[in-house]
Amino acid sequence: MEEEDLQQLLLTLPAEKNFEGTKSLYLYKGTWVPVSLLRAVDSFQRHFIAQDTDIIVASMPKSGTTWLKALTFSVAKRHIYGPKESPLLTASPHALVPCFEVDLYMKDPQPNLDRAPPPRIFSSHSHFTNLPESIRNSKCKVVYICRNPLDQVVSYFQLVHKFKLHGTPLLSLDECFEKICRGVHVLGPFWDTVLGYWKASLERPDKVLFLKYEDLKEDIISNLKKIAEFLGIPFTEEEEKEGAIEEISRLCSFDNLRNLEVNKNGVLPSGAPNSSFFRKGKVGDWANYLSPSMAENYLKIVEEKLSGSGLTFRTSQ
Ligand code: PAP
Repeated sequence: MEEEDLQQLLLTLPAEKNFEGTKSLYLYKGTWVPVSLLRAVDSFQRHFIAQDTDIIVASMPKSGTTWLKALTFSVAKRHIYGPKESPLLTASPHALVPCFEVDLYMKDPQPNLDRAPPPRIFSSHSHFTNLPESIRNSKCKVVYICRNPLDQVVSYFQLVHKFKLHGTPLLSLDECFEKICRGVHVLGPFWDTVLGYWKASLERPDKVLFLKYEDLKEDIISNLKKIAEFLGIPFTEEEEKEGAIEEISRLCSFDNLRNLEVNKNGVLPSGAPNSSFFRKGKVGDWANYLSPSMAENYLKIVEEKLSGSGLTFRTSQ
């Protein structure tokens, strides 16, 4: 999309302030997209051609993407790299599993992705219905992770505060909440993205695996088995006996990844410090920031939006 076309498009889209207080969120195809990503989102949707062997890690930001990237990479590439020689020891999960919108199509509207050896593993923050047709219609696999809406929003709010630009007038938590309750936040509405993947996972369980951050926290071993089976590469009895699943869970654990040199001091090409993807890694941390009435109001709205779907969230450990 040329700059002129982008400016024309922006004139036609509803716009709102983001948490940073700048008017830069645009409602594009049912998703609140930051203006900085709009062109990349459009190019990705138009041009990406999936291969049947591709694996797509999908999520809303701050829902456990980093963790799921590390887990998926480790499971899918375990026949190439053992845990002791894993590229995760020296590279961020985000460098190994690049994001379509933030990394690949931001730099180039038609990046050459053919050189990567199969299975290619990418990530996306797009809603299911906005994924390119070739992802939805090919045999490639989509692994989705969601997180309870309270921890998701607090994680995002904390990130914005930690990395605020000098002099930017950030919105207050109350102001952010007024927006969130209307579904206005980066790549929201929350309920639309989770419901899209939830329904797809029910209709096509061989295509979309729906995971919850809280479940991974509770039982990482059975979720690793689930991921491996879904990808068509279940752990063998021998692997289980040798402790391969436990090794991957240890390698990808919050404490292990966070303490690696690369994740303490490295920086991604996008400029994001690798350390910004590791904060507390807990279920229920929202209670340290949100008042009970704020949490109750937002949960009530989310529950209404999800009613009848069978999808529920655990908000405490
Ligand atoms: P992204 O959308 O920017 O990629 P994402 O990885 O989805 O971020 O979410 C970051 C959250 O996952 C952080 O949560 P917190 O703010 O509540 O602490 C981060 O700490 C948490 N996280 C990152 N890696 C792991 C991990 N290996 N295990 C558990 N939680 C993790």
